[in-house]
Amino acid sequence: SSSLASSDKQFYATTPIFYVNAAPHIGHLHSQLLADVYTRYSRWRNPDKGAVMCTGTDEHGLKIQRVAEAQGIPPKKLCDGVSERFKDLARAANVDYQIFIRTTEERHGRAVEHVWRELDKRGYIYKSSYAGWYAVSDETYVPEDAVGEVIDPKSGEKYMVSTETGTRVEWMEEENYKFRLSAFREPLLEWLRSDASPVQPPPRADALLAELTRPGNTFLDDLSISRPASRLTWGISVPEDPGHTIYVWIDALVNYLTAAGYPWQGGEAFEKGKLWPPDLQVVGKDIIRFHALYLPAVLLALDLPLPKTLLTHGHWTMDSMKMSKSRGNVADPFEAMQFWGVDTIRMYLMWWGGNSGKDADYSTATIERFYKKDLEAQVGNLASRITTPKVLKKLESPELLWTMPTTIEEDDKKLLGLLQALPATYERHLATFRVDEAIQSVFDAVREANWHISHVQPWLKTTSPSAVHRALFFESETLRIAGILLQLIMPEKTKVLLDVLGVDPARRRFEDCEVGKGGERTPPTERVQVFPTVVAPGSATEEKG
Ligand code: ME8
Repeated sequence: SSSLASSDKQFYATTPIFYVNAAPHIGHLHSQLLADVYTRYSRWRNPDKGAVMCTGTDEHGLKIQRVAEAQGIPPKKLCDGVSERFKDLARAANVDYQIFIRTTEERHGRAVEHVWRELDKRGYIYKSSYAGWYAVSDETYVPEDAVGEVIDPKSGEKYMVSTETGTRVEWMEEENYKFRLSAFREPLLEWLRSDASPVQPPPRADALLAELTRPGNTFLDDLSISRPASRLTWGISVPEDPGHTIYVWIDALVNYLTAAGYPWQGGEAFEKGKLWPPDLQVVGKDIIRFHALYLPAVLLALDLPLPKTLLTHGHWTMDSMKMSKSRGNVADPFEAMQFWGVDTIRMYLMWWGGNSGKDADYSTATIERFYKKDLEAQVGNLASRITTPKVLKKLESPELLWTMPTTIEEDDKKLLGLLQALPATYERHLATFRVDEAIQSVFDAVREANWHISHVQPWLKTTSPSAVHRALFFESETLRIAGILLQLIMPEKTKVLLDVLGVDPARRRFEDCEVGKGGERTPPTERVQVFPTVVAPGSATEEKG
């Protein structure tokens, strides 16, 4: 059951807030894009409701503190610089966010302190001591049974790593505050199992539930939520106890509340219920536990409504290794967009990494193949074929371009069927969070239209006027409907395409996707190349000359 259209309040989508230890990569862009696509979708389908997308940066914690120390700069300076790069990324990728949140902002500090005091007042915080492993790179405590010893092949040094992520862990022994996470075990399990299926896609919810119910699992044990200030200075102090700093994940998870105006003291725009709860939270599969357990537990403790959908996505890999800032095997999204164009990269990420549940391997060769075979040879080719003036002139009159033929031939039936079903198919895939399948359904129609035009051959002298009509009508309807539906994914390219086709900007709504109902338009006057030939650097094509 999808929650996408279910409430009256404004649609609210979030991305993780990203660590500022290094520049953004393709993986971060992927999360921003998913949130962008769904926010555009909500706005497009429910124009009166309003839709807000939030992204931002996670700036506190030991990891950032250490990177700043290593670079010999104050942490705030590191944060200011890298945070701007995440804004640049959204801007460059045409990600239409409304709120950008930084955890070093004063409003966020106030929200975090408020959450702490409320949890404390309600008896969910107690003082305790912790002795165990901590992974700085993941900013997380690691249970005893999830660490293992490795030996550095070069230096022979022995050290402990998290067996889940492979990152190094350190032994910590200290006094700190704990959150009574264990008190929420039953309500959390109930929520995860509920019909609303908050964790998407469902296999990831099943995996989490299986893990939680495994004997000896510690995910729902009480959680350390502070560090001694002697070790962690770069963070928000525990209210009334400056000897302790709030654990960075508690700090970070509150960002979604801060952005929605919590504790709702900022006037009407920040009333409780205006934005909260999020309709969609996009996260990578690496941080499911924090969003599916810790955040909901804190919300339950505060008596606040829980997010509707947690959309988890797989990882982009390079040569099958997770792209990661700490590891340094990353692809630069700015370079990729510069070379291939913003919409090509938007499409590539949403289609190839489109949440099938699998990881996807990123490479220039796969982008090139995708560009040539799908964008250039399918959409581009169809657009150029039906905008060729010589062919258009063969139409007996221009309005035939948007007028359904009175006789449908055997050869038209498959394409007509695909087009009639397409809007609903597309939406059904979006509702189940399969952006890849949604895009695929559009391309199935485009591919069929290319077959249709090759078969009818309107450019031949011998082709009858009615066959010319059928070809130009069906092919331009395909492009019109494909263009309207793909606006969410390729806002710029589809604008070019729909403009060339003469589609009225007021008639680019979902309701306009019906075959033959596109209305009058000015026929194209010159042949258009929406996806010109691009030669990738170092590609086989280039080498051949
Ligand atoms: O975890 N493929 O920040 P982070 C796809 N600050 N997506 C990827 C990816 C990859 N290879 N690598 C990263 C943090 N991502 C915390 C989050 S939220 C309250 C705090 C995306 O900078 C993906 O969404 O390590 C992943 O969950 C997120 O970036 C982690 O970014």
